[in-house]
Amino acid sequence: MTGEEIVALLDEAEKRFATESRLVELDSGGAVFVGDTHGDVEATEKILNRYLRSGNKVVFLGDYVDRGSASLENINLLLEQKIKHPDHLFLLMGNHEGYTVKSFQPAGFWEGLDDGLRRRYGEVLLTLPLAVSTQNGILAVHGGLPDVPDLEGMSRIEPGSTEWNQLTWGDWQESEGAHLGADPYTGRPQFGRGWFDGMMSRLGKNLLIRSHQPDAPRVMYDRRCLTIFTSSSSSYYTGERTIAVVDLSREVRNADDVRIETV
Ligand SMILES: [Mn+2]
Repeated sequence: MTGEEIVALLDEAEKRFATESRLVELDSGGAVFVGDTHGDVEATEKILNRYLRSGNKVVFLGDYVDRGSASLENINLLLEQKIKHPDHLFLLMGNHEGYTVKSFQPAGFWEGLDDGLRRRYGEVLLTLPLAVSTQNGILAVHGGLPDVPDLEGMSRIEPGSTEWNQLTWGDWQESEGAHLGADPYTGRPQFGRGWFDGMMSRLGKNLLIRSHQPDAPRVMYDRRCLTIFTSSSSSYYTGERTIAVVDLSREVRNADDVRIETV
């Protein structure tokens, strides 16, 4: 794509996200949740061909750029497809989409853009939604659970805030504690079972589906916290690409009620 075509795509995508709440609610049909793709455009293409074309709702949990080799292709494909399928494709914000409010390294995608495009991608990607709630018991976010008073509070989180940091940067640990402080090396906020149980009960949800932490156990906390990750074939990530497939018309109590597939 030329620079001009990218600017036009970003303008169009921005208009689309302006009509969408930060909290997306899904009710019926089949749904597929996709973890971090991080420039793995082959994973994105496979998933769109296999699941979006067959009428499923497809939810990507953020982190589309950096680390993989095809970040620009990956984010542009996702934005194009969002414009074409606004009611079936949903793109949540990960911490890598928030580079302009909280920078990090390495950030190959962001550092490779010229100033004008960095500003425009930054503005548009900060308008992405933050959470998906389903009527059958699922909450989906990028990382951790933010300290909001209720589910509706998800829709009022501002990029760069403490709650945004908990949601996009948060890790889960096998610990009974609640708030475990920041990781001394990465600065990422760390949470344990106490925080998970308290927040899930406050939000009225059974299963959390999230990504962000490729080395986390796939299921934690009585199988109510499911971590998927969908990037491979880069020097950073070589594991399986996992996704979660769900029937939104049947109640989900824990991870046993969703199907894990690899792509
Ligand atoms: Mn992440």
